[in-house]
Amino acid sequence: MSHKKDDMSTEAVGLGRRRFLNTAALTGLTLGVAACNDKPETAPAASGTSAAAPAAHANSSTHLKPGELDTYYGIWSGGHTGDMRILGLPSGREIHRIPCFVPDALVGWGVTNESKAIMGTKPDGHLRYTVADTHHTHASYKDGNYDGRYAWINDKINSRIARVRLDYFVCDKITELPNVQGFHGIFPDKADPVDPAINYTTRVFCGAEFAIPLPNNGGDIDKPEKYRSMFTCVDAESMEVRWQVLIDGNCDLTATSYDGKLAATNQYNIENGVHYEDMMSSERDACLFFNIARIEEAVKAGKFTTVGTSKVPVVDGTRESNKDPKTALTAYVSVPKNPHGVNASPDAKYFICAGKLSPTATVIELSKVLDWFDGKLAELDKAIVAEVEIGLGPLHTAFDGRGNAYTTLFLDSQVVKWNVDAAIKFHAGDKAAKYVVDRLDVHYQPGHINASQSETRAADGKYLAVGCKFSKDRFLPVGPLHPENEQLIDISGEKMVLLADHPVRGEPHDFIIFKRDLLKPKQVYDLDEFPLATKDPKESGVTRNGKKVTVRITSQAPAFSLREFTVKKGDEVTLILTNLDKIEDLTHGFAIPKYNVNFIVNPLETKSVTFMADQPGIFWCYCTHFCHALHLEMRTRMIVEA
Ligand code: CUK
Ligand code: CUA
Ligand code: CA
Repeated sequence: MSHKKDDMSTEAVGLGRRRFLNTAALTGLTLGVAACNDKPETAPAASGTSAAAPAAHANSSTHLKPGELDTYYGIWSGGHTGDMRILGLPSGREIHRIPCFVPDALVGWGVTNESKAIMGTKPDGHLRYTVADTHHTHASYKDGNYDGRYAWINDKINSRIARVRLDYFVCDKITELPNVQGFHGIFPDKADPVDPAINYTTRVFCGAEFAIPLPNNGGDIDKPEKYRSMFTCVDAESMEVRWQVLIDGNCDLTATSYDGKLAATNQYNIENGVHYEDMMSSERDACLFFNIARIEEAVKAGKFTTVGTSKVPVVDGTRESNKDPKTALTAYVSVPKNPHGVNASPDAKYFICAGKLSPTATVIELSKVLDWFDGKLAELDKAIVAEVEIGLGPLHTAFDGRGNAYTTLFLDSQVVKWNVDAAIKFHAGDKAAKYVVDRLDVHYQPGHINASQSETRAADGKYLAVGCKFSKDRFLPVGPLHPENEQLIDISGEKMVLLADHPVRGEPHDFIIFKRDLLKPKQVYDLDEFPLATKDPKESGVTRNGKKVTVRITSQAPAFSLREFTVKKGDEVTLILTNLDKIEDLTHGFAIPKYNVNFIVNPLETKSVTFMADQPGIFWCYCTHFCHALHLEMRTRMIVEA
């Protein structure tokens, strides 16, 4: 089909129901409000789709008997709670939350000195930020599959990237990206573009959404034509920012090739518009490719600038400056229209962009993009090997490893399963090639989608999870705020089978699902990881240095090593607690009433807190985690002398 015809025309889609929805969608968009509110009644009744009711065998596959373990880990973004959630699949049970960007009272995230150092503080010692909006999470790779080292998650509000160690399931570093706003898509690389021995993640790419004046310090406010966004490379180990690329457009998702040579981001605002009608004024935007090796050569050769007070090298990746393939750092492949999502197929051949405002998916062949950079492909648009209609409001795509893609259709409230090779044949002129394999109604308005092992070479085509933005009538009503609905789908057969609904607090956005044997978490810490550890209870006690007081305590069920400790009003107290219990699942807590202190220590873990002893009196510091029959008796007395 021609590239010009793929707008939201009603002829573009066949089903009557979808023609009806299409009109509603257009109306909604024009008015700038969500179209989705009008439509749920029609969704379950649609014909020609897979049955929405669970199949007979379905229940047994998600219901685990008591004591049975899940076979897959799911790593879910926590949305506004600023954490990372660990689920077991197929049961959908939430097993753990890892606080990253927002304080958490259970573990004392944002309370302990160690977590505050990771989160970042203002000169007065208070946290710099206490809100977040996480969208995307991805894990480190080796040989094209997850290697269980790290996962990363973004905070869109404050442009922060957090790293989670997957041995202990804790956040260990947070980096705030300079020169950007609305950091959104995130993806680790899978190999080095130059050194084949590095077949694992060493970079994490971060796409930023909003264009801002550079530097954003009060200048150029009235010159939106000068606003620009950036694409950022963060070092996977040090978490320092390596380089940035100045770009046109606003980034949504990020994807990386398996050979490490290319990264890409879908650009929905290639118009560089400030208002939404400007942002959707053009029929096509771009999937923007980055030639990683060339960018790093340019940085090495000193061909970069810096912005404001930031020292990060910035290379020029704007469209105007990168027209010559011989020297281009970037390639803007034209795709329709305000594209959403870019996803790498597990056969390593293609990136797929969903059209969002166009009912199409665009398949871009990576070898052809590389050919363009090498001067072997005259027209960059020829890297597009398919652009096919799949339904209304296509957003994100997952894969089953058998050549099929699964794309969410936000406006249609469906998942469409389509065959990539057949789509390529159809696009090449074989109009008999049937690329749509199946459609399944989901509930409702799905955004993210991911399949087990989807974005790895080991895509196994078992389970598909869909993040539905609206749940409407699927759960017991709880007032105006509805949960979202994460639906689990069996994709092992030709037809998709809906297995389960799970309510989630808004708004997780993205997630990954992988086999449980890829992770080998440790369940007990190693005291050597903690420089402040008190290894012997006999080292417990109070030491004073002027007004600075250090209190060392250890915990061993059912007692703290100090029965009481005394400080003076006006002291700055640093309390260091080491849990000397070394058996699995023996966690203690430490709460100080009226001092806003609450945290836990896991087996062989050390944490510290610092506070001003500003209220005289007796304060019962108690264990908050039920650890022993004498848990309630597990206390120490803080005496603050007037
Ligand atoms: S964006 Cu949320 S549905 Cu942040 Cu990945 Cu598409
Ligand atoms: Cu220690 Cu409860
Ligand atoms: Ca646009």
